[in-house]
Amino acid sequence: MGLLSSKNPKVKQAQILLLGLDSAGKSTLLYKLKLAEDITTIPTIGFNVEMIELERSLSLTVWDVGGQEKMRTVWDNYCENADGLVYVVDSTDQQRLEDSRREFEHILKNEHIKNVPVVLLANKQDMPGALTAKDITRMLRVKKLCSDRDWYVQPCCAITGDGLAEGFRKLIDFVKCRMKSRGDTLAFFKQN
Ligand SMILES: Nc1nc2c(ncn2[C@@H]2O[C@H](COP(=O)(O)OP(=O)(O)O)[C@@H](O)[C@H]2O)c(=O)[nH]1
Ligand SMILES: [Mg+2]
Repeated sequence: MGLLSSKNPKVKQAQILLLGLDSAGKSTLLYKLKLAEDITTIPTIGFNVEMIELERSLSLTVWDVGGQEKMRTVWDNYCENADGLVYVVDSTDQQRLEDSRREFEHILKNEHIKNVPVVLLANKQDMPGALTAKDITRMLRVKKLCSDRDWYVQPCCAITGDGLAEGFRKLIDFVKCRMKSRGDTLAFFKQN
């Protein structure tokens, strides 16, 4: 990680993992978010990476690691430096919701992202029959799986962009809070 860096050294960097099954809407939402800004795109075979500055003090480097079956084993490798996780669910794909839940559970078990805050995006809310954020929270057992960290479930539509900024703002709040508390802990150990 760390391919991109902000021009302003005062801007803090956060590494964000963007995960979810294939076709959940990860690339669409990343593209939608970046339309508002001038961001470099580095598409490669395995992943996309985008730098997003929704606010001045914290710049997000978002890693969109492919969700295809063969890529899922690679997810673990991206966890090492992650400050936050955005997990995208296709709210209309009830058939694969259990698959998605299983992958979500698996990724949360990764040692490197222990306590890393999570924003779950209940995407495709524009579609008839889409499960609500409340349904997704219950069906993915988010309360239980995320009991050791900050979490939030945001309904959204990656095509119109509705809900995306809210979801990412929430994540930024969580990430800042975690960075601050870790900084405080470090300062405490330095002093004592
Ligand atoms: N109706 C609707 N379609 C969406 C939405 N987000 C993504 N899609 C569609 O879902 C398909 C998969 O999206 P993509 O971003 O490639 O998914 P990825 O595999 O997670 O990167 C594409 O055809 C998108 O146009 C959404 O919010 N609403
Ligand atoms: Mg994609």
